Amino acid sequence: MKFDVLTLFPEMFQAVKESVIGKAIEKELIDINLINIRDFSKDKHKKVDDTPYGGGAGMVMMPDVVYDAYCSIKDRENAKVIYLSPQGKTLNQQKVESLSKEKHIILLCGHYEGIDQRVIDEIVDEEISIGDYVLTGGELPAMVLIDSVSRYIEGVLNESSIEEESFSKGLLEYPQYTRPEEFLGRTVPDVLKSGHHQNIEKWRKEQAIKITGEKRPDLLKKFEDAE
Ligand code: 4GX
Repeated sequence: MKFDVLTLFPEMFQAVKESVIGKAIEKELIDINLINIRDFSKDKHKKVDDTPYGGGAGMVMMPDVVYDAYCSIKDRENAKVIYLSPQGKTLNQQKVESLSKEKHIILLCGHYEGIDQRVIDEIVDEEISIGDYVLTGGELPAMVLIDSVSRYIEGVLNESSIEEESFSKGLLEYPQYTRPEEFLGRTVPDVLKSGHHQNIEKWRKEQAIKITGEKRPDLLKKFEDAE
């Protein structure tokens, strides 16, 4: 899976190159190519934004600079172009899974008051939001999308972890324990030390349902309606 990222702050993406996603890049399971939009400014001061027509506060990213940055991406004809914005549909696990089937995704990160609408209309296939709150730019949302989608690429995680994940079945996770057997006077549930796999599985499912009911009754309702 190839991600091209159009951004004014390519350095921010060093964060995703750590840890699990970093390993996946080393294994060539995913490729993240960063394009600095500022490199396509025609201005001697490397200007990328201008004041909004009609007046108002803030600045708007110029369409020609963003378009030239986009046009520098090779094989862009077959890629899905996503604009991260609070105006998009909110990302969820179902959307994450469907995006993982794409071969090539181009992520457009906006700053200031956003990007001139004409270049959005020209190149963007889909607008996605990561939630109803306002950030300073689209970089963190782009990283959230890369991280969540990459987990579904074969070889990024060990096979069973995605399958076993309660969330893919629509429930929250059951609680986990590791050594020591006693911690600050708190013990590990006996069933987990019993070695009885059927009982353990049954306990975990009961816990997942109980916790989902307590913390996210909306999710439990969906789960019950599906069963
Ligand atoms: N989920 N932001 C985009 C620029 C902007 C301003 C106005 C459109 C209209 C966000 C989010 C998010 C901040 C990224 C504003 N774009 N993106 N940016 N929440 O808050 O995706």
